[in-house]
Amino acid sequence: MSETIIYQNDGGRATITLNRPESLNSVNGKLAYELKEALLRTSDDKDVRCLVITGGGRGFCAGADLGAGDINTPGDMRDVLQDRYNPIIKLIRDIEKPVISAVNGVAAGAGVSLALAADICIAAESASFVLAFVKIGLCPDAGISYFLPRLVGLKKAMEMALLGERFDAKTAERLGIINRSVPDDKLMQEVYALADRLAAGPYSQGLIKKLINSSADAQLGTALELETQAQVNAAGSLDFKEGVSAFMEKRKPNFIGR
Ligand code: LHQ
Repeated sequence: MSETIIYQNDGGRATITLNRPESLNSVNGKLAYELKEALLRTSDDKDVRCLVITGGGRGFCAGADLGAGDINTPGDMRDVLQDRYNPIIKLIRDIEKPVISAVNGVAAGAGVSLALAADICIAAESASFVLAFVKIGLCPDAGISYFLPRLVGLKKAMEMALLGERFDAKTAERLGIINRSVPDDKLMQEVYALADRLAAGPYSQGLIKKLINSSADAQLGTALELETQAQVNAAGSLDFKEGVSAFMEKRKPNFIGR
């Protein structure tokens, strides 16, 4: 039983809801642990084909719980990042199924990192984002120094990280930080429509995710080699056979994720 997250499995689609609404889902040790466990469970569950991460209450995630009092020395910070935050971000990135962040309200500090680590990010129009790190004398962490410049370019990322100003979902959409913003009362409807579509997609989706993510680091030669490996892998899947058969037979494919 989890206290700080709610894990809901709806067949092909799973949802993790961060559940510390009284502090806008700030991350304490327990939440980090339970989130990590839920991500591992999602990764292992072959029947779950798409994951949604969202926040309970009016916030998405306010970053680290500043009231936890668990960072008293630089060594504490190293432990917290290495044991809690970095593994969570890596898991979201490495899980071989699409992950959607449904940003229902404010995302601050490592909460923005969490939103951006997902493969697709959809935000409610009233949601907002703030790289609050600098406001408390810290640096960007939990992967955001990697994600943000790749999304918005160096200059804009630098401005956001140095100033820590709050910006709204429309601005995030215009800058390409999120895929799109939607009216508040349509958020979960839109997110679940997309999640269900992805959950009915082919085996190759996991490989596609890997390829697109690896392109950020790879040279063209490496990218071509990685693409070749992934495509050889996909070519052995039942879904590939089904996809070609369905095309030839002019019908919709029935993918099974194998
Ligand atoms: C909170 C928090 C919070 C505790 C709102 N903690 N209670 C750092 C250290 C360690 C390891 C790893 O990495 C990091 C990286 C980081 O994440 S650093 C950034 C940490 N986060 C922040 O600095 C954000 C702090 N919060 C805010 O600036 C505001 O709360 C935002 C802009 C998120 C929302 O503002 P409002 O909508 O005006 O809400 P509020 O400020 O009234 O917050 C509501 C409640 O949530 C309030 O409690 P209360 O008892 O007064 O109702 C806040 O104290 C609590 N809360 N964030 N991070």
